[in-house]
Amino acid sequence: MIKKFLDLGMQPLANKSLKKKDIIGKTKEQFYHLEVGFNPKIKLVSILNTIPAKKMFDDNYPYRSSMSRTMLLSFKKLAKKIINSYNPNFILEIGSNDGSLIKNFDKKKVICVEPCKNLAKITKKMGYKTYESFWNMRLAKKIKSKIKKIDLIYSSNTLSHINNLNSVFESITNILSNDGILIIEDPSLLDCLKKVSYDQFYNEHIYVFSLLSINNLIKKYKLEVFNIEKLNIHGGSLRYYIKKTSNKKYKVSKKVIVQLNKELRHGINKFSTYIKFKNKVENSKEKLNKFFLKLKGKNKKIIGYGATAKSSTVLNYCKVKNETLDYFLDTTPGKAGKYMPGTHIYIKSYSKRLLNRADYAFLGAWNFKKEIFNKEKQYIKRGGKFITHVPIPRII
Ligand code: DWN
Repeated sequence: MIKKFLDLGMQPLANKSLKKKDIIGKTKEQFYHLEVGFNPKIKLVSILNTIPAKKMFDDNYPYRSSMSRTMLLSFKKLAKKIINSYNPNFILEIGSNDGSLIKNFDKKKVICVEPCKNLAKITKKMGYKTYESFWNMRLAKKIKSKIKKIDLIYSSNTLSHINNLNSVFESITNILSNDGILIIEDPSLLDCLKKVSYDQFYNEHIYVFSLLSINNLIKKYKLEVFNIEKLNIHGGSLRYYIKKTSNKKYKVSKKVIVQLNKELRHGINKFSTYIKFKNKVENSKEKLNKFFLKLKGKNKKIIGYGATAKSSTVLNYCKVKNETLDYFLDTTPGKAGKYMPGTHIYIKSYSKRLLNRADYAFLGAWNFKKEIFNKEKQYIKRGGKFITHVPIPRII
């Protein structure tokens, strides 16, 4: 039985920015109750009310991993590591997005699975075999009938988006060769708790994983984590290297027990930890609202920087008014000219000129702070400021 610990109120679909006609025509926006809970049996944290996958991952999904240099560099480094350490015969990527990872591999050695039509089109155009489909056992069996030995399966920021994890791991076990490995990468619950980054919870992020919960999820499929990497991307992620327990080719690294002990020391297995987190989130909301009120009281011009899915959770939970942020800037072509879900704050295509009009920029894409600060040295030099809400609302 899942125990609820956080109520983030009524939320819109985080990646569903609205077109002008939706605003003018007052199109009814879908809201759902964003509540977060803890499963004391397998220590898994999830949202309690889920949205059907087809409503979220449709033919026009806006998120493109190639929009960030940080992600492109991370994938390039990973590809080198995969080739040097495992040199797989065949790679299957579940959730290939716009091909930011697979473009580092030989087309003949890769199969992509991507349900969003606009993204699948990109990898098909790049010449990669792409199944425009959700991952499921039927597809796993179809691919297995064509490719005898799939010895590496990769999936980043995807498994945490799939409701039925049992079917995911059952189908992966079915298709993965006996000496093959599965590499998954998702935001780290420990980082989320430490950073009070409650915006990791939204309709697409059904789960926020920990090593502890992943271990509990995969053991019944005779899978085990044999290595783990802590990544700074996406606000702090874990990269899990997983193998069949029968696969004696790889030893279990000491890094696995070190990470597990870190999580247990933080109380990730105890419900009381999540009550403490809930209290910090409520304080964060109060502090951020006070911040915005004070700056608006001084007639300061505040904008948003990075129209992220995460920021939709923050703005709607904190009930930030449309007029508090003049507009959002974003580099993603598909987002410019639309309106943020729920708050209907206008999204403009990023330009230094528009940024320089602002006194303060709320960092929706705080997970790319380093990349953004490098890019915006001139704005900072002339006195422009950034606001973040993690780990506590403050000017940075
Ligand atoms: O899990 C998910 C992650 C991987 O991406 C998806 N469910 C949805 C999406 O979540 P997000 O929108 O919170 O992700 P990001 O990667 O934090 O989004 C970055 C946004 O910021 C993009 O819209 C691009 C924008 N951006 C920008 O405008 N200027 C990013 C950078 C680095 C910039 O300099």
